[in-house]
Amino acid sequence: MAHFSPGPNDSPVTFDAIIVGAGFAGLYMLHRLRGLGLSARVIEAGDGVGGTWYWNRYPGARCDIESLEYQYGFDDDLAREWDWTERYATQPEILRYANHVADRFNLRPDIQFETRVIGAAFDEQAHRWVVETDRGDRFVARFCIMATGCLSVSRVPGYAGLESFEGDRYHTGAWPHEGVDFSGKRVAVIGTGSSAIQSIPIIAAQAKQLVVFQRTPNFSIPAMNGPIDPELAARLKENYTEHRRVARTTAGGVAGQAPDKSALEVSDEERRRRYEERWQRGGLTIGGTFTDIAINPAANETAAEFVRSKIREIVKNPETAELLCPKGYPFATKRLCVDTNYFETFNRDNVQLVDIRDAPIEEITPTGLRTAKAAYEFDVIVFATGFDAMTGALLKMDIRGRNGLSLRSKWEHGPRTYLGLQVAGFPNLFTITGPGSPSVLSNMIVSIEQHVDWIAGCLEFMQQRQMETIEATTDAEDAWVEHVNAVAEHTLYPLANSWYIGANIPGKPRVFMPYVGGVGVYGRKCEEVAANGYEGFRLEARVLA
Ligand code: N01
Repeated sequence: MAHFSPGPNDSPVTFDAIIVGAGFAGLYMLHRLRGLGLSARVIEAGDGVGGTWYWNRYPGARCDIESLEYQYGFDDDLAREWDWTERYATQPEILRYANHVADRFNLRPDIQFETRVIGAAFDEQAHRWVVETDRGDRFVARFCIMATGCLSVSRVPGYAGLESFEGDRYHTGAWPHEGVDFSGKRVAVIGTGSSAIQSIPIIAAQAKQLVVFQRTPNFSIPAMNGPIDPELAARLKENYTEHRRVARTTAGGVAGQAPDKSALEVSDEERRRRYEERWQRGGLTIGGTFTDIAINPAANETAAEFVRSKIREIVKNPETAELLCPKGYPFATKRLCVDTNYFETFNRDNVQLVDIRDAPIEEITPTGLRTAKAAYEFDVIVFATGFDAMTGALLKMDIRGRNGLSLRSKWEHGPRTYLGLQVAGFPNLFTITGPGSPSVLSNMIVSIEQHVDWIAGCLEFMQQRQMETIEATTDAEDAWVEHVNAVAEHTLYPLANSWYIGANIPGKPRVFMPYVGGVGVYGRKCEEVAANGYEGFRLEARVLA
């Protein structure tokens, strides 16, 4: 392993690889590179590991994938020694797990915290990436691996008067480490996505008054959270790597029974029974009750109407219930939410729902906010307004490939990648769970591991054959982008104004970013590409001096 010291800012420090981000992707990537005998440094903006679980500390933050599925699968001992307490782990528990992994594999010595990468440029003569940080460091590395996450750039809409607000304001994705006490406060939550839906019940229980500003109602399914089933946990611990291998062959990266029937080929009673069974089980699996929910509008509508009927049952005020019922876009084409007592919270006397679709927020005022219809006064405003998803973190940095080509200009009309792993014109640069891969449509940790394993396999191949650079060809990239679009068009996903398609960011190109083909299909394609000598990539041999 190369030894490094911080060094004076003007003398670059050299590594085999720079990894950007110390979330689950960056941690595992570092572990794998060490295994190959490569030197690497991870650059991390936060002062700790965990990525999304480091930043998103809002009340009620939990994983909406079950804990036993949302953990690393690469090491049976790691799986055996870690015990989850709840079916859906809380943010603090997942952060403890990330810290445990960092300690167990002694990863911290190779992570530089509180440092943000601001740019990376490919030096074509030297075949090296020059990576710059906000602390003035310059690193030189053969490989640059972006483990920057899909939902890491939080976004507050550019409301007029934002800075004038005299109370406290927070974004769910950049929550204060010391927490926020809402007791006795008048609180606004803007947004009704997953983060809002998880935090609203907790904030409502504390606050004097809570007003929720909703632009688009969301489909949300109860988590039915509870303690971990000890028998299931023990069974999985016997051979977790095998469990993960199976998960990797599924569509969503979670082992389970695949649907076998269309929603339209069963009786109304049978359909309702099947939805009810999944509703009572809780969580995201309701989306997989039938084979055609994601592709057939009529089948989809049966699921949508089932959830609406539940909302109408739960919410006592019929007007509020109707406002909370998602309409105008197909079920599960915006990310499904998983909640604990979300709809029930609107039965509380101290909670009010305000529809801002027809009467948008016009400005934030020193004492609250004003919509097109009314003015409100608050002590605290919580922005649960989401992220510049999938491309935000990559485009925030100034990344330059061959001929000084910037990623920002290359992606002016939307992201273009080969397999979500590489971009033509940017040799030796990898993106973990990049656009064009299943990423956010799957169990993220499964997709992260699959990408890290693929990249590690690729670097090993290059090591063995003394290869200097690997770069996606433009032809392969074009064909993959076309395929990603064609598969998305075959589904109902593009019909929703979701962050999958960049609709939440004014001016962002409207391109469906994740790959809908499923983890199993995608994984096989990646394996085939590797088995065929990295088909679609150009590999160049090392020139010996
Ligand atoms: O963000 P979102 P999030 N004016 O983009 C509204 C993951 N996650 O942080 O739908 C008014 O979903 C916006 O309205 P609309 C998960 O993948 C996972 O909640 O654009 N409203 C929406 O209601 C999730 O999907 C967990 O009309 C505005 C909300 O703000 C992703 O992160 C937990 C607005 C944003 O919702 C993002 O979730 C939490 C404006 N100008 C999150 N701009 C797990 O459990 C935005 N909104 C693992």
